Parts: sequence; C-alpha cells; structure tokens
Amino acid sequence: LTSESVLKKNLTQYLVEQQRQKKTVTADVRLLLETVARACKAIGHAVSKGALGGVLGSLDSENVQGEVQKKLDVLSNEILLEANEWGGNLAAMASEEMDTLHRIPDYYPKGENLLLFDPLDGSSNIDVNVSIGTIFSVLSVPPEARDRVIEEQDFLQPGVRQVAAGYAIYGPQTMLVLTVGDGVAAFTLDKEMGSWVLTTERITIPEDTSEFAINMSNMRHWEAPVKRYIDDCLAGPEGPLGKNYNMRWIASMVADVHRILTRGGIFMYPRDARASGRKGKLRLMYEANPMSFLVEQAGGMSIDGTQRILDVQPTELHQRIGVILGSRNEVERVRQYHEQG
Ligand code: AHM
Ligand code: MG
Repeated sequence: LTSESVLKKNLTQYLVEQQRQKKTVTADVRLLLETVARACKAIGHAVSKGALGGVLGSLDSENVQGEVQKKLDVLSNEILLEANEWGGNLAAMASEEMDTLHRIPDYYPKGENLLLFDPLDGSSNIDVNVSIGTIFSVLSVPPEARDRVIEEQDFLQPGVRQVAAGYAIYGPQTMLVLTVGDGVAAFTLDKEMGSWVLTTERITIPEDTSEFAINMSNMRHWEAPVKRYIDDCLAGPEGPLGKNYNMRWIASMVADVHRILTRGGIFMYPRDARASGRKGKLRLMYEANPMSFLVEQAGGMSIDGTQRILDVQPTELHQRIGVILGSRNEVERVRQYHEQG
C-alpha cells in the first residue's frame, strides 16, 4: 500500500481546491456542502438498516402536497435540519416535506445561504429496497434580504442562480454527485473509512442516446408533442427516427438521472392533462432545478418542453413543472417536437 492509494482524493480536498484555486465556492458554502454530505451519510445509514432499524412504512401524516409521509421521509428531513442548523452558514432551509420555510433559530449564528432539499426522493421505492436519494440545492440570500427576516419569496430565484446542487444516491453504492458550477464530480462513500472518495472528476453525458425514461402509464394524459415523440421512438428503425429505442423507468428520479449521467439517455416527467391543469409531478425548487444544474454542467440539456428550466422564475416554493432532461441532441429533438405543436 502507498499513501497515495490509501489517501485518495476526497470531498474535502475537492472542495478546498474549488475554494482556493477555482474560487467557485466560499468557505461558508464549502462547510455547508460538507455538512449536507455528512447528513447524507446518516440518511444512507438509516436507509440501509431498513426493517432492522424499524424505519420502513408510513406515518399517519401527509405533507403539504397531500402525499402520505413515509417514516424515512420524515427522519431524513429531521437529519438534514439538525445537521445544518448550527453551522452558521445558513439563513433558512426549505424542504419538500415541510409546509413552509425553516428559519435558523435565533440562538444560532446566521449565514448568507439558503438550502433547499428533497430529503428522500423516490417515495414509492423506499419500502421495496430500490435506489432512492437526497436532492439538494444552495442559493444565496438576495442582497435586499440580508438585514431582515428571511421570507418565502427570498427562495424564489431561478435555477441559474444556484451556487451548488447535487444528490446522494442510496443504491448498491452510496454516492454523492455534486456541482459548484465547475462541472460535475462524483464521490463514492467508503463505508469503512467514512469518507466520500472522488471517483469521477468530470462527468459528461453522451450527446446522443437511444434510451428513454418515462412513465408510460400516463400516456393518455400527455400533450401531443410528447405522445408523438414516444410513438416515433416505438416505431423503431422503420419509423421517422430510424432506430430502436430502449426504455428504463426506475420511478426514483435520482436513480434515473444517475443512469443518464453515467451512460446518457432522456428522462421525461412531462406536464400533462391530469387533475385540472396539473403542471407535471416534479417540484421545481427541490427536484427540477438541482437536477437541471447537474445535467447542464455535464453537457446535457434540461427543459420543461419549450423553456430552459434554469431560466424559469419560480412563483411558489412547492411549484411543479414538466421535466425533460438528458442527452443534449435528444432533448433538443423533443424541444423541436414541442415547437411544431
Ligand atoms: P417523491 O418526491 O414523492 O418521491 O416523487 C418524485 C418521484 C421521482 O423520484 C420519480 O421520478 C417520480 O416520482 C415517479 O413517479 P411515478 O410513480 O408517477 O412514476
Ligand atoms: Mg421527490
């Protein structure tokens, strides 16, 4: 063994380099990201215990969006709140599992950042031992809010303003995938050392793909362009796209996006005609924005059908949006289908 093989580059070194040499993060954001990563380790540990830890199953409660909460949803939310409250680098947090924002209590020092998260994404997969994950996004407190109490509106910044974003995936391996605006790096948790080891320094999504991910059971609700595109994919080599397509749908956005970052593909949870004007299932602030930031930083593309997601001006904290992201040329193709109406 050499010291090099034992002391592999880890998250701390990566972030210190980003701070010192590339100046992409402040010391505050660096510490914040380390804390989020630490919380993800704890969530991953709870997830891996499953029935042994008594953490599976649902609670009697519903979240603000009327969805039944799983025990692990609530536990993960608490872990993230507790880990991040006292560090002094945050002003407030917002979560898919909380009705409104959570301000840092007065007895702790406050910082100039905002943290948003979906503590445990992929609810339907929690109890069935399929990959799930934590998604997070970091924004700065807007200048006009620096000297006053943080309000919900201070979170309503378009995704282009994100300072950092990422996810942890709890799968066969526990990984952390992160961007601070300088490409996308992936870390694998070395469970014996307790350390996030840098395993891919710069992820790039292949520009072309013949693999799509969509929940086909919603087909009758889709808008015409999405229906036409999927029909054309299914038509195979004789159809207008001239090739065979493969399909994957894990129903954990983290796992589907992770596959796309690894080998390319297109992921779609489009807006559809269900429930009187429902604007898609996924949430802009906790899911679409952080994933779009990662995908763009890896050379991919992310739209709601016609518009770049990162440019969307949010109007509500829990707002939903259609999401089409992945390999650049394929997403561009779907954008053109939308242009044609
Ligand atoms: P959640 O935040 O309640 O877990 O919902 C989000 C998840 C995504 O991870 C996934 O892409 C999607 O819901 C799957 O939805 P469906 O069950 O409709 O296929
Ligand atoms: Mg979610």
